[in-house]
Amino acid sequence: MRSWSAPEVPALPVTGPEVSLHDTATGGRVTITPKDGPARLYVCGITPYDATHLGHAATYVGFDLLNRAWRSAGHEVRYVQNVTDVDDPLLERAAKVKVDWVELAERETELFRQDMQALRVLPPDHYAGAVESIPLVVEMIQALEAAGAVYSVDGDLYQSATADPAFGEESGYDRETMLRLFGERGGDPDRAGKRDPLDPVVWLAERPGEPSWPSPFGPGRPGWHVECAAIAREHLGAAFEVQGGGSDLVFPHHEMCAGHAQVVEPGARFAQVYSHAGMVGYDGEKMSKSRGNLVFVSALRNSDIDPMAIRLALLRHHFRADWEWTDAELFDAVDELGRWRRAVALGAGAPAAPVVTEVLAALADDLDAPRAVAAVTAWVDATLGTDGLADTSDPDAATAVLAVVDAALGVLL
Ligand code: 5CA
Ligand code: ZN
Repeated sequence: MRSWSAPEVPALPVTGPEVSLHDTATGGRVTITPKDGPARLYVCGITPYDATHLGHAATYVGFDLLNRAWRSAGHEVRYVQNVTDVDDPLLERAAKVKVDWVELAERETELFRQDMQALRVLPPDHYAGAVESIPLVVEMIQALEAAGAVYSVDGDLYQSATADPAFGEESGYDRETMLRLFGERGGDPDRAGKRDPLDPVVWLAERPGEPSWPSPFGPGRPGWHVECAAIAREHLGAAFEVQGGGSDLVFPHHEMCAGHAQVVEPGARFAQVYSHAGMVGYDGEKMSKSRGNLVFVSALRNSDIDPMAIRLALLRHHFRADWEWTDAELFDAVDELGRWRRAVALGAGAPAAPVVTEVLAALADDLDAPRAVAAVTAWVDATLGTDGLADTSDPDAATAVLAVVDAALGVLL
């Protein structure tokens, strides 16, 4: 489906370092050095039944930093994102508010595009909806069948989770934790007839009143995990650099995606690194559509908040940290953005080269945006003379700082 328009990314005079990321699967640090081709990134997209909240925005801005850091390091990037435009929560919400599910998905996806564009998130090269990807899903299920990993429960198709010898390695969770999270996050551990409670559904046979598509397995619709596995495989290949998403996707979603892909392609590790953004909370709980404790990006934009201030507020937290949104965070970011703009408006300023180096180094270091922001703030303090005399010794400072803040942090001053 249609993506959104790309903001300009200014060229920088220096090349950034190679990016290293924390890998959920190993718990260690991995320096990613793509060779002979683009750096490949898959980030799990929205289920479009409600507007983009600040938790979603934090996750997509987080992985936008990776896209930008790779580009700064001289890599071409291939970025893929999905839209889960048919799934239980979308159908349930559409029924509840008495809106056609297609209309609801299209409306919320369009709003998401506008929010991402306003936040200057670089668009994916392939923006793939679940519905338009059904042929890919069917192909993947056939490959899973050919591997002997699929069985039916009353017409619904399941994959044996343990058909992948590496099952469990992505999350590293014990079975008890897996069973609990599977039940909490869309799985059906208690369904009678399953060979293993943890087996994920890959094809749901048609239910009365629900949409369905023809397939060799009868009319139905895709399971959730096989959707991302099939889309990633189509556009990025059997093995790629990074799969990203919020930490609520560590299990079962990313474990099952890896499982599907690794059964189809034995021996290949689906993603080299599994990277997970922290959960943003509000009013003491994880911000979530089902809890309803949401702050929408579009609502802030409609109340004339500069999207760059929203972006800066998000960047002041490490993407992997869990944190709590407060209005004060936003007002602080509005003030800080104003100071940054006053400093670059001067033209000359404190020496810019060390700031450029530090911003790129911070982002290459597991996307440490707070450290990058601190470097810019220190330059702004020195330039404005917050702590004494203003330093305007570098006549071209503003141009260099504007460029790195735009290219690496995505903030347009
Ligand atoms: N469509 C699936 C992924 S294939 C999905 O999880 N959709 S979602 O709309 O629920 O979430 C979209 C993205 O935002 C996911 O990466 C999810 O992990 C992330 N996310 C959801 N809630 C939060 C939150 N409170 N804080 C940070 N990220 C969040
Ligand atoms: Zn996904």
